[in-house]
Amino acid sequence: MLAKPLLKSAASLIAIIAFTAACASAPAPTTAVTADAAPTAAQAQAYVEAAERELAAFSEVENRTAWSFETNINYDTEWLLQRVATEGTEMRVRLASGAGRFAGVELPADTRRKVDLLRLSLVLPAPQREGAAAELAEITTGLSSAYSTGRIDYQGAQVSLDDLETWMGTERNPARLQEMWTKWHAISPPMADDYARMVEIANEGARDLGFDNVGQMWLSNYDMPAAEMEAEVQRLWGQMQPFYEQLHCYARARLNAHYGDAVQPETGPIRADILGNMWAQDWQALMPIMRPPGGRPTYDTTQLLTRARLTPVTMTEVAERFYTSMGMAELPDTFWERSMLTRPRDREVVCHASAWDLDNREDIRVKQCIQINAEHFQTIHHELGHNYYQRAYMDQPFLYKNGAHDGFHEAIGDFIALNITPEYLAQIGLLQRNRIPAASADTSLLMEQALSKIAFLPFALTMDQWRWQVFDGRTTPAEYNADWWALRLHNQGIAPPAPRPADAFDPGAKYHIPNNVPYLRYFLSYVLQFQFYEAACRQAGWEGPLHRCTVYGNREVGARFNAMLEMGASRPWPDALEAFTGTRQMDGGAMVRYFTPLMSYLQEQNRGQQCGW
Ligand code: X8Z
Ligand code: ZN
Repeated sequence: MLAKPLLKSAASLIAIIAFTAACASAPAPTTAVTADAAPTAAQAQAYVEAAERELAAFSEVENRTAWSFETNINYDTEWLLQRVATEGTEMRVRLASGAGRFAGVELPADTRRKVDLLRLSLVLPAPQREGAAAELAEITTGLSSAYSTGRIDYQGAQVSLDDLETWMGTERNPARLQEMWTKWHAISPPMADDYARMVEIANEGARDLGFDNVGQMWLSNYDMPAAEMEAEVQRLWGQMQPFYEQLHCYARARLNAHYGDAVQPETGPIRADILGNMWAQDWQALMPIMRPPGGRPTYDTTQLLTRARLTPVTMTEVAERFYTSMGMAELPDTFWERSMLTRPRDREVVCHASAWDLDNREDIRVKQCIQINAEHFQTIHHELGHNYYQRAYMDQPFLYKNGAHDGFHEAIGDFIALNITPEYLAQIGLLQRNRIPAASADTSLLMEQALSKIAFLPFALTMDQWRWQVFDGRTTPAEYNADWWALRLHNQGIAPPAPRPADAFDPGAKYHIPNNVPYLRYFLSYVLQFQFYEAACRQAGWEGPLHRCTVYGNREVGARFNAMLEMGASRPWPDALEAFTGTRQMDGGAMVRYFTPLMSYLQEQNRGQQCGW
């Protein structure tokens, strides 16, 4: 989640945190501008420099406070976080509001960019009136704690989300799936009122900064007007939607065959709790049910990892080796000393994985409750992608220590993970060479990827479409849950296992909602990672089917990739994209080409079916 606009480091919460006054350095940069005279470019330049100093000085306090909280949730760390979050929000609001004064001033491109970045540096702004930032911080830290300390009573034990997530991947008893799903979704109703109040405060803050609402502010972070960006997202979804419909149709038929009409009817939406994932956002765990009939079995990554007796640490080392094989430096010793790679048993933590850069230089870390399975193998590659990006842009000025946009930050590690092919697994000794699946298994290999990558897109879209509606007032608190399911149905074609209770607040049962991490970044990342991958394989001269390509060990590709990462946020994102891929547009074409052989297969399988819902 790392890649918050301008919050170069930590996790979600930090998004709303800011920096404390503890930063001894620069006085408030507002002193650089007088109230009456039209500001000059020189003043803008001075303002930006002072702001960068102030932000840089305080960010370490912010990051270490958030790290302390997320790796040890208790009364005191929550208190400290609230304090720092309040001060940080106040600081950023002050800096953003001061930056607004340069709106009409002609500025050199670099100063203009930094002024604009300053205006967008908050995920949740607060109004400047006394007490608003503190109230916001109290709500957001409370929501975060509530989510991360949530437990359900299941089979006679108190169970946390990380265990539930794993079990939902393998459990096939529909009653038990429904129980796990329903109980987890009962943790969020107490969040609903606070969430509604938070929306009110943050919207007021956004309006003070000249935005219509928070959603519009989020959409303004992509080097183009918000409305254009929203249209861009629709265009990208339009490219992939036909693929999703075919996958949905196939998955529904297979689930119907497996469970029977009483659990999964042949037509209409798919039941949300039987897709192998708490939020139905990734269906890869259903591979045993989805394997093409008569198709060759491939291999089970979880089994390979377990058989090799990997531990959380050695699994992280395997991921690190991918990056170093491409010429990137080893992780620093402090990464290994200070990261949290397993769930501690003696305290509450935020288990949702994240990557951190605590001092904006070398103190990079991962926080993940690693379990030895395929999903966590993917996730540790994902998290290290954040860390390698942070390290690559370390020498940029403070405001540029960020991704080209937040989707870039999310795409780095996923791009690397696309290179985990059978050939690669054999190369590193996890898969025996004679077990490398033949070309006849390509449909299965692609199916597995599609269940992860294509199934995800309409979920990601739903997450932020819901929030855009909430922030712009189309969805009122009374409509929170109904509108959530309307979008889930419309985009994903899924439905809850049973009618939802009147007080349900189902969006709150997904990490990024109570933690206020914008989710469009993941949608964009899933498109971008295929563009990176196709470009990398082209650079490597790969001629076989795209999904069999791995650039493991390729230092030239690594150097070109790192050159894009080093740019950080210093240029508009199309420049960064062009530097590595040669194109300036986000485009679903690479993803379409990757999956084309599977699409023909799905269309054939779905022939005669009434697809859609
Ligand atoms: O939140 C994450 C990462 C941290 S940035 C683990 N992801 C999204 C999610 O879990 O919902 C990665 C995939 C989508
Ligand atoms: Zn991430």
